[in-house]
Amino acid sequence: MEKFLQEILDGVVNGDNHLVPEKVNEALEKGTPPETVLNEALIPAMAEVGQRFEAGEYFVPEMLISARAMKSALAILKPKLVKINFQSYGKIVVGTVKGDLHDIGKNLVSLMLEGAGFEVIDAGSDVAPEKFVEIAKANNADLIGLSALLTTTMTNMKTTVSALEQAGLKGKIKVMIGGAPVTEAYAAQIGADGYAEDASRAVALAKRLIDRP
Ligand code: B12
Repeated sequence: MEKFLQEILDGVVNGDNHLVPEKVNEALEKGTPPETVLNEALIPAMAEVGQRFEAGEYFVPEMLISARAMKSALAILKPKLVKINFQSYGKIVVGTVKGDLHDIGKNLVSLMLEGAGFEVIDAGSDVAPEKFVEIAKANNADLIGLSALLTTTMTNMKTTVSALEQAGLKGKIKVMIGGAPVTEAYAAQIGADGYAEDASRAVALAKRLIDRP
């Protein structure tokens, strides 16, 4: 791996909020594609942070400072990744389900969808099922994207699908889900319309669900 990518990766793992933005800017100035910084340094860094947490080497404060460094890097990459494609594919409400505060993956999915030409309405994190329905209805959305990172909160995806069903909107507004503990099988089990494992697959899935090439 290139030295500067390794430095960005280590910087996020160590939560170095000064070094990371500096190195990301440097990488971009050298002509490194923003996707390379994202996929080869930032995403593997968060996976490493998760492993350290699991091993009992990291605790919540360390995860938080790594997340802060990751967010500063994403803020720099955002304008480069989102080269808005003016064709509007449709409206999508994206949010993290109730009880869950993890928003990095959700933000990344939103960013890629925006770049691909979707109109994204960010519902935020810790979003109640009724709130998702309310926001989708108010915006006349085509699609809802649900994110969950905890095994204890992924059940709120099912509650959200049920709330949509109760509002008589199931099928009219499609639901796609994602996040580390979620699977294709889980999507089928709860009656969601699709699952994608990462942000670029989320774009392809969203296009498929609203029937656009
Ligand atoms: C950063 C982090 C935090 C930060 C979050 C900061 C923030 N603003 O997001 C903080 C410190 C707040 C945090 C808190 C907690 N965390 Co935490 N956290 C993480 C960590 C290290 C990284 C998550 C991340 O950002 N990944 C990077 C992004 C880019 O990846 P991603 O989210 O998976 O998203 C991608 C895909 O999943 C997909 N995707 C995501 N959403 C969607 C949505 C749609 C629609 C689609 C199609 C696709 C899609 O596309 C994304 C881009 O490719 C993970 C470890 C891990 N390996 O995931 C643990 C992890 C998720 N956390 C964990 C835990 C246990 C907790 C706490 C309970 C800890 C505690 N004891 O308090 C709390 C819970 C707080 C809460 N109520 O939410 C566990 C979950 C275990 C489990 N199976 O349930 C993990 C797995 C760590 C571990 N290995 O044990 N955490």
